[in-house]
Amino acid sequence: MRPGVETFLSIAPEVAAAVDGGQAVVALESTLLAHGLPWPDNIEVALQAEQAVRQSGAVPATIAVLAGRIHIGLSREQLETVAHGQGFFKASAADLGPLLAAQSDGATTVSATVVAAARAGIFVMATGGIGGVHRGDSFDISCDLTTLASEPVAVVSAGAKSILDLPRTLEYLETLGVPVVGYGTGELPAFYTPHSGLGLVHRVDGPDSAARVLRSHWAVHPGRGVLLANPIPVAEALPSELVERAMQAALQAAEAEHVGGKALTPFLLGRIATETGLRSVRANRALIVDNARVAGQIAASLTQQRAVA
Ligand code: PSU
Ligand code: MN
Repeated sequence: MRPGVETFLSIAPEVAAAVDGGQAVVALESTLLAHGLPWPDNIEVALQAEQAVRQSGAVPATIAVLAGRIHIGLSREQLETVAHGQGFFKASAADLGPLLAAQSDGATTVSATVVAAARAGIFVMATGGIGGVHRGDSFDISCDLTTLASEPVAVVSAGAKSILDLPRTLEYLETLGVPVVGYGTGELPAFYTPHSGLGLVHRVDGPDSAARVLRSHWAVHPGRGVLLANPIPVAEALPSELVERAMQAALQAAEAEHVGGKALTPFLLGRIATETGLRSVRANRALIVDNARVAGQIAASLTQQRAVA
């Protein structure tokens, strides 16, 4: 017989108690800590995101693979280990089995975090921006998209980075049957800026209406996720000309240096940070914390709605 997933899960006591007691819990990913942001911004944002979830009335559960176990809810020390974990494997959903067998460490991307969260009974997560369809003809499509179609987790994201091909990313989500719901917006946010020019069909305003959409969605699609697109707070948004310029420079550098695969997104984020004089890091931090706050409110609202019906 194959082992059950419990064999590989280490759930922090506070998180386990919250899940068992039907309280609100929000999963947070760890790739953005190990590979997306420099030290000490990464540890600071990890703590701020957890704090934001708590202030919204939910329990935070940052997820990472440590020595061959999937940890759901990290201690301060473990968060620091991950934030120093540039050598950590960048784990997508496909990598979990091999990493666990090898008793390795791994930072979890959105896809791996979604899978781990679902196995632990957590159905709301926050990230910065999900992966998507990359620009050009590389056929590089993030497994974040297909995982959203196959696990019942709501992901709060500032849309997707415009280093991606955003129209194709939306088309692909449509093919997969994953609803993309604007949170206080009728437009797909483009990570560092609230605007992509791409309209969204569905919109909610506030956590209660978001939670109602999740409940009806899961009634008809019990195994499928939802992408909630929460724009970066206006005061923290970067001018789109600056983003576009930095992005073009980063994309050209990636091509010149033949960077691809898992290394591409961290490379582009690093280049954009240099190109913007670290303004992108500040914006990235702000949107992660805001997504954590919103995810906490939605999780809390879900719990309340479940209690009455
Ligand atoms: N959001 C951020 N920074 C990041 C990421 C998201 O603000 O670094 C990560 C997420 O973990 C996402 C991953 O799943 O980038 C996508 O990587 P790829 O394009 O290789 O699928
Ligand atoms: Mn990829």
